[in-house]
Amino acid sequence: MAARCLQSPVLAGSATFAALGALVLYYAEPSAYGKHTESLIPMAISLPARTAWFLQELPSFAVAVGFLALQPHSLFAPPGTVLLCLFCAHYFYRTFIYSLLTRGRPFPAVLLFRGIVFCIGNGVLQGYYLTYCAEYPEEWYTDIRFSFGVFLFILGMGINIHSDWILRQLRKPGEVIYRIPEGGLFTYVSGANFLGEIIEWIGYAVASWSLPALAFAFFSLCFLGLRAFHHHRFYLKMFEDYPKSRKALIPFIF
Ligand code: NDX
Repeated sequence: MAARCLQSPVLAGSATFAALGALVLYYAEPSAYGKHTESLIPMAISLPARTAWFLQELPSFAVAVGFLALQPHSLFAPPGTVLLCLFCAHYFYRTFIYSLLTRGRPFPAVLLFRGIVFCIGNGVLQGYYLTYCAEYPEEWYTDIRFSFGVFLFILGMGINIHSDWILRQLRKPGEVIYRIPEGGLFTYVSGANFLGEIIEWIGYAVASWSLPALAFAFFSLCFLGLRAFHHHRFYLKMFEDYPKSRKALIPFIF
């Protein structure tokens, strides 16, 4: 497998995701969907949230499943295959469960297009690396990096799914108003769903010990960390009774 690995596209892809993360921090503008739509792109052409999230996330899932089909078929799956299954599990949730249940407001078409490109790129990068480039020693399954990373991934995914659920319960179907989220990690931070997702991708990066996974974890940290900060600022402005002890992303700290 490793003989077919082309290092330059992997390096270029990883560098692109890392650079996008840095760009997000450099501009520090809110991404103009959800709470931050109207202030930034009024009158934008948009699609229903369910359709938009489904179309946007599907490529990551489909591309990763395509690479999974290229993995060696043996009784004991190599670590690369298991890691790709974790990636597929996340995008199965995001594409077929989150997207179809969301009660979010319409999503701007121009950002949807960028989101699709992003998700294709990330699916190809992670899938290609794990299929053709990754070489794990036999004892990788007992390596602390693998076990701790998978633990973080599952913990983060649990926090993310639970927090997504809390946000969904804040609205009745058809409503588009905002309420103060309560419960779970929202007790401590405004961006509990983002904190879960960041922990998840850091866990994935530790478990796969690879540049592409590190680059995606870095992007997620920059993009979702900043989004948590913008959400926190939005809540403080909108709700006079917003809990004073609640932080943006990291409990008790930030
Ligand atoms: N999709 C990842 N940038 C993004 C789409 C947009 O999966 O060009 C990154 C992803 C893309 C972005 C993606 C990449 C960067 C792009 C950007 C568009 C522009 C940007 C391409 C691909 C770009 C440069 C120029 C730098 C290159 O009405 P509503 O929608 O607000 O309702 C919300 C509701 N809600 C509430 N309801 C009632 N009361 C309240 N107080 C509420 N607060 C929220 O909950 C939603 O229905 C729902 C969740 O909203 P929100 O805003 O908390 O989360 P959201 O940002 O929508 O993310 C949803 C989930 C979440 O679990 C998050 O962790 C995950 O998706 N996610 C999201 C974005 C990226 C990502 C994960 C990742 O990088 N890993």
